[in-house]
Amino acid sequence: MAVEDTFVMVKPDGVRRGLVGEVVGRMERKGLTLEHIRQLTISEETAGRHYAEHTDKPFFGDLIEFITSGPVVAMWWSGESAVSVARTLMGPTNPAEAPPGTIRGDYGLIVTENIVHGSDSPESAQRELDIFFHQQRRGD
Ligand code: D4T
Repeated sequence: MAVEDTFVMVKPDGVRRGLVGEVVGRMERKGLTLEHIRQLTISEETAGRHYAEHTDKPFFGDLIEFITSGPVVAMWWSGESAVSVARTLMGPTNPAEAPPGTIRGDYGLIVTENIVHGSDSPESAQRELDIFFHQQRRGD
């Protein structure tokens, strides 16, 4: 057990559907701490960096098109076991298989449009926070 930082993002479908408050509220009520939050539209270059591990996957093109299709809300959260706690609140990647009570289980249906992203390890969190909160990480 350790206090961790994690990166969470409400994807374009979540923003379009007005689910930002729902995601933020669930994470706050769980006890995680919101350190930074910003809305932006992701460039293709940033999308490619963020999803670098998926470059060779068949769904990569659709993933990039989707994630750049409108504004996202990028967040830096901290707290005890924040990486795994945030992913538990989200539920499994495929919303069709996500149980009720999770964000994806309650609001999602198809895998591309699964509302939220959360870092899958403390190492991924550091990499992703460097991409989206570069200035804050430097202490500017
Ligand atoms: P993200 O990274 O968006 O939080 O999702 P996960 O960590 O839960 O899942 P992932 O990295 O395996 O997938 C990244 C992203 O690709 C979409 N996707 C995934 C897709 O469109 N088709 C697929 O078959 C898979 C496996 C959904 C999330």
